[in-house]
Amino acid sequence: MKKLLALSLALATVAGGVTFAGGKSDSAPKASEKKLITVGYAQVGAESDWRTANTESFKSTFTEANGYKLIFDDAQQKQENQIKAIRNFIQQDVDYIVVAPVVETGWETVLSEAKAAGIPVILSDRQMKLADESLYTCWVGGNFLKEGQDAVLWLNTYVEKNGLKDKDLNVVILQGTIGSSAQVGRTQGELEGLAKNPRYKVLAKQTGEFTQAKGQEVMESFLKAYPKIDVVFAENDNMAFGAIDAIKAVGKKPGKDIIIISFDAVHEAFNRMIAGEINADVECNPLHGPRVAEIIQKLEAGQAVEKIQYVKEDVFDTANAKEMLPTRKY
Ligand code: GZL
Repeated sequence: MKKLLALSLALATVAGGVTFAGGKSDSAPKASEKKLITVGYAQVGAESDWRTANTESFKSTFTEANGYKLIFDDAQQKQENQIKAIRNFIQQDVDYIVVAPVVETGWETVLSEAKAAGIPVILSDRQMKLADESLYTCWVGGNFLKEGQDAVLWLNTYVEKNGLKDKDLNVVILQGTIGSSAQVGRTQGELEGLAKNPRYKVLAKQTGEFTQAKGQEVMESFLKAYPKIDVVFAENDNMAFGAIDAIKAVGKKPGKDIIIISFDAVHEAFNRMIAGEINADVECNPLHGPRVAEIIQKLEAGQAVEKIQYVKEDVFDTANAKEMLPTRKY
């Protein structure tokens, strides 16, 4: 209702010859009096270094000094908690709802409620699978399929450079949260790429829930089940850190006896690449706060925004980690 009132007021003022909401006017409110834009952010949880950086990016962007009131919710990796948070945001009649959906499906009902309330929904980080694409305004995040493909392309080059072309390589995959778009895309990219080379034998894949503890536990089980593992794909850095601990515990050298390819490229992962424990890391930039703020400012100004907005991502490895570390922002 609030939005309808604001809209008719805006139209009335424009009709009255005075521009409103972003136009030039001598009666424009002073910055201090300007109404804050309320943003409800339904965050996945606090499961990884990447998530911590992502949360910090939102909290440092959506400040009162920048003209926002941020209502932040940590769902502890549970979809039901995110759905509750979205309903709470609707109750509070926020101006925008931002969601980093823990998994891709099961969102139609609550997003329809947001649409009925006239509250735009912006997706950040992970994606949703929706029959009705009008239920969200736009999405910004990493290209997870390409990340998985780039990880295998790096392995192909490594194999070529290190004379391993004629060797069978046994591969295991520590997957992210099953059903999250980050896991779905990375796993698809990895499996499609590995299938192109008969020398790559995928022994097993299992979720480590994007956490270090679970990643270590699953890697311990892989090491018990398979006497020869040559390559680990860890679908985030925290699971890679857990895998490193498990590999060291059986007296093997991570990065040497077992190649480790990880995702996210957080600060600590650069330290591990410099130490030679992680061989390569596919970047997934978490700094979405400023990107979402830019989208909101465009929407406030009545401008159209791109539906799908991929962020730029690179691949790092032991050869460039030391030189790149000082440039890293998370
Ligand atoms: C990727 C993000 C994933 C990270 C993990 O955009 O959703 O979730 O790769 C995080 O570290 O837990």
